[in-house]
Amino acid sequence: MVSRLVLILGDQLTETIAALAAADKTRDVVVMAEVAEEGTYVPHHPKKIALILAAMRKFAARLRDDGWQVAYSELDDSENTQSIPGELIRRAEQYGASEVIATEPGEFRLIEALRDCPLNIQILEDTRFIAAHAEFDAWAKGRKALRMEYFYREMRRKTGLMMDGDAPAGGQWNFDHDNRKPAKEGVDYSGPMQFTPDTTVEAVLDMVERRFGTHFGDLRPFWFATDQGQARQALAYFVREALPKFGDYQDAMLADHRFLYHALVSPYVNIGLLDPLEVCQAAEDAWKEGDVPINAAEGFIRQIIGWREYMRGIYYHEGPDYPSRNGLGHDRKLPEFFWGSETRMRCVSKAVEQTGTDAYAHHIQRLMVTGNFALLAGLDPAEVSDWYLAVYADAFEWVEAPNVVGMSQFADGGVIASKPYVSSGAYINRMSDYCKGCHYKVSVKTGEGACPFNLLYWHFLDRHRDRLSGNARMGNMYRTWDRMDEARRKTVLADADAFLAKLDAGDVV
Ligand code: FAD
Ligand code: DLZ
Ligand code: SF4
Repeated sequence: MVSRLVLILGDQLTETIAALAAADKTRDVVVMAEVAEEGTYVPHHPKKIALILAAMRKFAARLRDDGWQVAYSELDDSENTQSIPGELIRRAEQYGASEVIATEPGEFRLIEALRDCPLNIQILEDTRFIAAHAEFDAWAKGRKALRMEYFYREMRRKTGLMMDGDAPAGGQWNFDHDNRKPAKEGVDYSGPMQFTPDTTVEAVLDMVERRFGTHFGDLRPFWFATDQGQARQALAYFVREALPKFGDYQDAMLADHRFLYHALVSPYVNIGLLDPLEVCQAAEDAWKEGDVPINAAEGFIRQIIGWREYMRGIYYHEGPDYPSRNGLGHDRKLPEFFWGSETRMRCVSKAVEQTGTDAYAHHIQRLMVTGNFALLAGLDPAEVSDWYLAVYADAFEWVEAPNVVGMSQFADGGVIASKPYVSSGAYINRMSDYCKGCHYKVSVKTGEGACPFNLLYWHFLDRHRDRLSGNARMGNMYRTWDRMDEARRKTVLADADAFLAKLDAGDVV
């Protein structure tokens, strides 16, 4: 019998993936390919490339041990065509196969590339998610607004996580009023579990250094988990050591505590090393044992079965034009300081520095520091989105684009967010220790030393008055702006324009 090819991509590294479940070990050939195209269509962070390639090599070894025939292309193989469709065509010729079983890629770009490939490719839905496409579409149908909170309740009911029969455990769906305390000293968690690279990982690190060493970000020290066993150890460590305080400091930012009480499991869940339900189950078990308070367990589970599932639902529901939407017509070029050159804004500088070191920044750094700046300054959302896709180890377009284009840049016309996530420097000052030691003064609103977030905040509201002033949730902000005397408003706008002119000229700001 002629064999079929079974495509496994670098973010599909689990034995339960749909393509493997539909394949026949005795005759089909698994195709896995390290290719330059996937590493360079945006300049991915070297740590992210290393994570994916190391995890791919280890997963291929596991499949072979389990009796699968695996055709694995290493990046340096001389025959490697350096693209996914190219490798499928090459392997099809090699094995005399014309049929391919694939699991739906997490990016429209690659879905299109598979559709255009001159082979008979069957694309199966990715079953690693709680809500299937049809289920999300049915939930979305006929609703005026697609709000996460209601979708989340459906996911709680479906999974039974933290449920008391039909009611939410503790009598509430959401315990966020107990969460989100400002940053304070005395954080007693030293961060996620770290792993010393073994020989497989070291070989990948050397290759990534050679091939992608010019990309933004530090390759070493490399400490990510690269197989399922290590990822499970990292999860257990987080649940024991950090989850109890996860909710309290979820939105806090401290320059010397880059990870606070965050899990750092998103890269592992997104590439298949951890299953989202097993992660939630671990949190629920710890709560049932009395080791974790309800606000922490519920808050954490909500991020995964609520936000993560919802973002994925939106991406496929909205379709291929979603990542390029630009609802506010922003077109400013991404400043060089996003790639590590100097900026005097300490909050931005710290968030970018940490991104370079770890290929990680937590949610509020992404949303209220870099994302907030990009939105206030009117940066082109497509450029912003490409930056996020490149620099974070957990970034794949299905989850990155809704978070960036939708939630952070308000460029999707308000599908995800009911109002833009914008703030002046006051929010950053309340939630972080960044403002101490900054070149700018957060308390200064105009003139010499004024915090750019203070200036740009009003500039943003003013230039989008037509679009946003009718939004009931923005009413207070516009009333405050309108109450300022006219001379002051003019000064704020002139100072903001001067700041933007310096930004455009490439001056250090
Ligand atoms: P924790 O804070 O410990 O949260 C636990 C888990 O919840 C995460 O591991 C993640 O799986 C899930 N989660 C939490 N929030 C979200 C969310 N908004 N969307 C999806 N999952 C969520 N997450 C990605 O996985 N990939 C991305 O490319 C990505 N880009 C983002 C861009 C912006 C502008 C913003 C504001 C958020 C983005 N997020 C993204 C969501 C969130 O920032 C990360 O999931 C989180 O920081 C991962 O770190 P953690 O594992 O320590 O998360
Ligand atoms: C991100 C990435 C990188 C850097 N390299 C590879 C690779 O060499 N081979 C591969 O199969 N997948 C890689 N990936 C992940 C893909 O880009 C990812 O599957 C798509 O973007 C869809 O989510
Ligand atoms: Fe950021 Fe303004 Fe604070 Fe400086 S003063 S760290 S620019 S918020």
